[in-house]
Amino acid sequence: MQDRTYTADAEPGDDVTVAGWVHEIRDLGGIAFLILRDATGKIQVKFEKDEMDEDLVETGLGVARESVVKVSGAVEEEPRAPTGVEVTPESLEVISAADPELPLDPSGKVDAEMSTRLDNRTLDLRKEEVQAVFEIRAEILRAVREQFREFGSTEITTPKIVATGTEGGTELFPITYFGEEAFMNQSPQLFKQLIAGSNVERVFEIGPIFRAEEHNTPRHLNEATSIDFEGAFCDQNDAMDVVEGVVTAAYEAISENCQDELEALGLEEEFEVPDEAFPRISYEDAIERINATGELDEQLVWGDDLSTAAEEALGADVGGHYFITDWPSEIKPFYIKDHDDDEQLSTGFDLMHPRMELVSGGQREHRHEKLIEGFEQQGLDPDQFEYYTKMFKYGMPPHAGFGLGGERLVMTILGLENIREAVLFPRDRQRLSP
Ligand code: ATP
Ligand code: AMO
Repeated sequence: MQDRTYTADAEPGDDVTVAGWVHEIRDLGGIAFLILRDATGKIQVKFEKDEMDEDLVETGLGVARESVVKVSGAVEEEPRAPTGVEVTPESLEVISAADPELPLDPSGKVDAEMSTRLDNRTLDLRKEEVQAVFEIRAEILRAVREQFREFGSTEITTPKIVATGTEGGTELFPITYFGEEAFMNQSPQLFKQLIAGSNVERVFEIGPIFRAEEHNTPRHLNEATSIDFEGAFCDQNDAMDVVEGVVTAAYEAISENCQDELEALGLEEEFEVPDEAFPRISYEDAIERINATGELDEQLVWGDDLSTAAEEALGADVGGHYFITDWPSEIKPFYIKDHDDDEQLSTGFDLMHPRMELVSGGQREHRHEKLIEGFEQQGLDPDQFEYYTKMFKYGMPPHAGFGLGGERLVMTILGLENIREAVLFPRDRQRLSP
């Protein structure tokens, strides 16, 4: 449709053809209006019943909401129109008539349950505030990519059908691969390390991860987008600098390029770019601070993992993003390196938003012998991982990296209640289609 004008570009004095969805029809008697909506906005189409062709009026006002129509006519200034201009139609064509019974009201006047919204995502995305979330998500990913490039890293894609898990055996989705047992990947962890150990040195990947999480929570998906980084000759502090860089870049890009979307979400006043370095709090200090809040029924002791309640207590106490560093080695995976002077203490870190964990990362164990020991300590068979471990015998530099949850990033930036609002077609315990 080369002759089509977007509603936002229709200027008084133009003769245009606009095409889009019927947002609303308002019939005031002698005069009636059809509000036409497209990706750029809305425009009023005016019907003066006594002065216009009868068929045109009948077709225009008889069409059901959400039908797709094409309207040609002159654009005039009209202060009473929602956008200050209106089109007087010379012709109107119904391109695709909608069923008058809609499963969901895209005008948003009637609230819909999350499951109804997800079952009818096409209609749901016609709402300005829903579309705004996905415009912002796209901008976040663009900004993150650009920031990784500025950090000198190369974008990679790694296999999603894999032979072994990395993040604990219980959360794997098994599949059959030509008669052999295989899995959907939980994380690009081992692959990104294998590439950081080549001359490529710094890599990033934005791709799907699959986890057979049993729990049904507002912040877990069974298919999520992981934003991963791995850098040779980096330690955990360098990796935290990169985390801070990409997260801040995402906020800055939204502030610069997404004012309309923030407005659609009612966030234009409260949206703030973090303007200070994220504090780095050791695990030991974190449990002390959590205990001091008095929010938990039982005091935490060294070695405990942090429960959701513990994370929330510390989040409220800190009030912004923060890192938890120097976790006990025992609760971090085999690939995380311990401190050289204390084997109980790992270089693993998490980035926390006051609402939830956003990132896990750390320096990696790059010494072949120690890596094999780590597998054995976690009850894993190093032979199964030989494709990975053998590369540590041929010159593996020290390296570090992290994984950042893409949907959790979108969710925390925009204050969304449910992670399913940050993904078009979420996969969870109940949902395999659409
Ligand atoms: P992990 O698998 O280590 O928990 P994660 O990225 O899933 O990593 P979070 O989802 O932030 O981390 O979980 C933080 C803590 O909350 C963990 O101890 C986790 O077991 C716990 N948790 C997750 N879901 C629930 C739930 N539905 N009820 C109670 N605790 C939960
Ligand atoms: P981890 O398992 O902590 O670390 O995952 C990294 C980040 O990914 C996000 N995430 C999820 N988001 C939604 N639904 C899920 N089910 C889900 N699982 C994880 C979280 C989490 O912080 N290999 C390491 C990373 C590394 O060390 O580089 C890893 O996967 O935001």
